[in-house]
Amino acid sequence: RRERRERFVCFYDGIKIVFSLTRVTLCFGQFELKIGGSLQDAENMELEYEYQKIAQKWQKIWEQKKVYQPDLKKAARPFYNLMMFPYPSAAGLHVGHAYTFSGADVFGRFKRMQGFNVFEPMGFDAFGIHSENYALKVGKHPKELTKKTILNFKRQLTEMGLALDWSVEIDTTRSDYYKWTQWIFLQLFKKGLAQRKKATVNWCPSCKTVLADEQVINVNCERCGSEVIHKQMEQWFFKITDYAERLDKNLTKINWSEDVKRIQKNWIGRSEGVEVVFKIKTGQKLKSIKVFTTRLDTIFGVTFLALAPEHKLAQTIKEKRIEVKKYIEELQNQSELKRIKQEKTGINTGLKAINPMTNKEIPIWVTDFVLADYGGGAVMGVPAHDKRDFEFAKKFKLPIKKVIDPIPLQYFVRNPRDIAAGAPTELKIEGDCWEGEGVLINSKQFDRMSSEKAREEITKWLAKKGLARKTIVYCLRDWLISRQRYWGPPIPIIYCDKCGIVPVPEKDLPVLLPEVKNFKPTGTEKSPLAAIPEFINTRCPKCGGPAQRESDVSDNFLDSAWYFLRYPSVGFPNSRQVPFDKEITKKWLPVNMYIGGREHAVLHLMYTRFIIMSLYDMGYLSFEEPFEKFRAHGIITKDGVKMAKSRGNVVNPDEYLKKFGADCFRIYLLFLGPFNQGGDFNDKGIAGIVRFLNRVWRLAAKSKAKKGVKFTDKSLKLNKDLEKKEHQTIKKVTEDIENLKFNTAIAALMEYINELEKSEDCSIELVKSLILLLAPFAPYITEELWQRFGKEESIHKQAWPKYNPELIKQEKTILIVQINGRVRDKVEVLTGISEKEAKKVAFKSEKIQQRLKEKEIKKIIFVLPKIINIVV
Ligand code: ANZ
Ligand code: ZN
Repeated sequence: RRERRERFVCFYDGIKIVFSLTRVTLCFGQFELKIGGSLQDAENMELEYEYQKIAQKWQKIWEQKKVYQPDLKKAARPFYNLMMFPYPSAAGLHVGHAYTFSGADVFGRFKRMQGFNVFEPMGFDAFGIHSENYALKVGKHPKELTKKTILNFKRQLTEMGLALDWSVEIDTTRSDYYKWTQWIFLQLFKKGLAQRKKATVNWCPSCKTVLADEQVINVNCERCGSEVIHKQMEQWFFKITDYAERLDKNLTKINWSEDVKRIQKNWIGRSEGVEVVFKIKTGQKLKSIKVFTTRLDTIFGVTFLALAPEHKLAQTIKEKRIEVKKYIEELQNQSELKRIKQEKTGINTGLKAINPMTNKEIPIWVTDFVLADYGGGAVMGVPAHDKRDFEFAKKFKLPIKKVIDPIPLQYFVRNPRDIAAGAPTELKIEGDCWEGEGVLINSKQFDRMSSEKAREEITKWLAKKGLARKTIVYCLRDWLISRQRYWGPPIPIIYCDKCGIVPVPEKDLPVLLPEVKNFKPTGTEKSPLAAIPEFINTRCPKCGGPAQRESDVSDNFLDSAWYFLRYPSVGFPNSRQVPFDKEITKKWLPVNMYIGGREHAVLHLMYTRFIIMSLYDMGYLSFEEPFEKFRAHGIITKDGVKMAKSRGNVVNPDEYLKKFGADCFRIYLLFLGPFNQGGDFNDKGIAGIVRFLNRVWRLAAKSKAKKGVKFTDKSLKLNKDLEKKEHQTIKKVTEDIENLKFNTAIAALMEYINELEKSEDCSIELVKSLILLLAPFAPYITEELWQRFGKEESIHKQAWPKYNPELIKQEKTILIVQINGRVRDKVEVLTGISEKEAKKVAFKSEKIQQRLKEKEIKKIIFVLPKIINIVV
């Protein structure tokens, strides 16, 4: 039974059930149980104008008039405003999307009003495990699902009032797009940057595919959360490590969120050290081992060498010694978590190496604490000065030899600047292991040298004998690109018995993904494509003989590593012949502003930099960094916790769009907190935004009605004061939007309307400024009001208001400085002075300084802007 608008009631087993838009209430007797979000405050709040009608009206007009479609060829001031395109999940737009897109859109609209030709495109990252896993779950084909979900997403994005240019659109699953994803694979292959090699790889037992390092979060699959295990497999890799140095170095050149740069820097993990050669004693084919160390000064303290199980020498010994073989095989297929959690393990190979400094013999061990892909996979063990080695030596009763004497405390860091920078002020000696710097002991001619100097000197000494050289190593590993899945672009490679690995000729692209019923991952280390003979069997492009296609598809992150190159070129006639048009690319790229999640710091954002750099090196692009500016946004939580389906606290934007409209929803989201930090979605605040928009509507109506009315002297004077506020607001909102501080910009607009409402008849010009400044946030209501003010052209194409610096010059006032309540000095200051500034000014005064000499300050009392009282 329909009871009220948007409220239904039914009875079940004596329980009254009330369904409202956002929650269900169960009533038994006098008790009520509320389920779902509550809109308590907002429930009875309603917008006083027909926001839905207005929104629909303008959606149509904007599309007809192509308000958001820049002339890509002729644009005089191009500004590429990019947001991360979504995976079109079946659940539709997530609040997280709504949040970041709103923020990015406010920025784009602001830039447009500043006179730029803003290009704001959108697309769908529709290939990949994410979409495929969902398709498997609901038993539908991903192709069919993708079509549907994209339509739903487009509807939602349009309702959100985003200034998107829908004349271009990307769907990564269309063959006219993934043809070029395959083309990029071929270019990398030609340059030797795509390589097939055997390695220990991450395997997700649930997704039944390998994963790149970046897609293993802690020890779990990025897509499904399952614990990842290790496997030895031959796979396709992109040699991103060839670019480690540039990826690291360029970070200083790009204007990106600092935290994202830091995450990338750590992930790349540049480390300067020395490669030292240790000779092997007994008759091995391999005569010596190279180890990487950052602490060559500790070389006299080496008591063992440790090898990763994958190290060449470990692999050869394996064949001779059964215990070693058993140990190494046990480690294989072990889960990452187990490897991290358990105590260090190892086995003595029985081989000996010679320490080049002491000529003494040391044992060679194989252990799981040495990583295969870092610094050559071999370590010189110095238990006295490295905790990992220390633990290992203790467990296996290996000798511990001290060679560094910690510097006594009085010589240690005492410089306050160093302390501020986080340097320790106290020595921490844990057990018998000292990892810090110090003075050398037990090190022959190097005794009493500082460890820093000894590193240099020992390097020189060994280098002369050809036994050491300075080197730089990186933690970054090659990008594992193949996936044993169905829903992706097939890797364009053919295997021929005669010719080996042969790339598909470019003219034969795309290699179409066959449409099959059974796309389930097999778990056999082969993709489902391997079971389709019509797909697999082909002819070798070189010799024409029978050959087989690669059956793996490429990683979803390759699709998204170049999509922004394609957008501006999509609509051009040659888009069938080239992935991106040269001229257009030059005009629009690199991207001017990119806004997205920091969870992509070492995924999408790193891969993209690599792909663009390599295309630059091949001469396809004239820039090597894709995004001039990148800003990471925060996360929206619900009642303090992360939104998740499993928690049942996922907010559906559709409900809010329906009840409050896009203007209100956008402002509400952006008002939750600083954009780079996100905020908590709790329903309460939305009433405030409804009220705010109602006031804007009423004020505009009122001032329009008063058009032409003569102002009284009183209101003229008031308007003059308001003008000052107007210009202060313009300044504040302009600067805040530029810095993505949307919440404070909105607050300034609220403050401004408070002032405007005070005046009986406030001038229409003042209201116009309000509408203009509000336009990027609330595109619908502002457009409607603009039209009602009699304007022909869209408000979104108007010039952004400018402020007059003369008008907002701050006034000065006299600050009285007291000591114990007595006036001791007077200083001229700005009226808006803060406590911190007032304190600074007061302590700068000579008169005050003299009186305060050697007195202890107990308290400072502020009565700003007039008085500061120092109590001593
Ligand atoms: C001897 C030594 C003595 C070390 C000492 C440290 C302290 P970062 O700074 O991360 O580059 N190492 C080298 N290769 C390794 C591998 N494949 N797996 C695990 N550990 C490895 O660390 C470099 C240090 O990590 C190197 O310096 C090496 O141990 C270890 F008192 O060599 B050191
Ligand atoms: Zn998985």
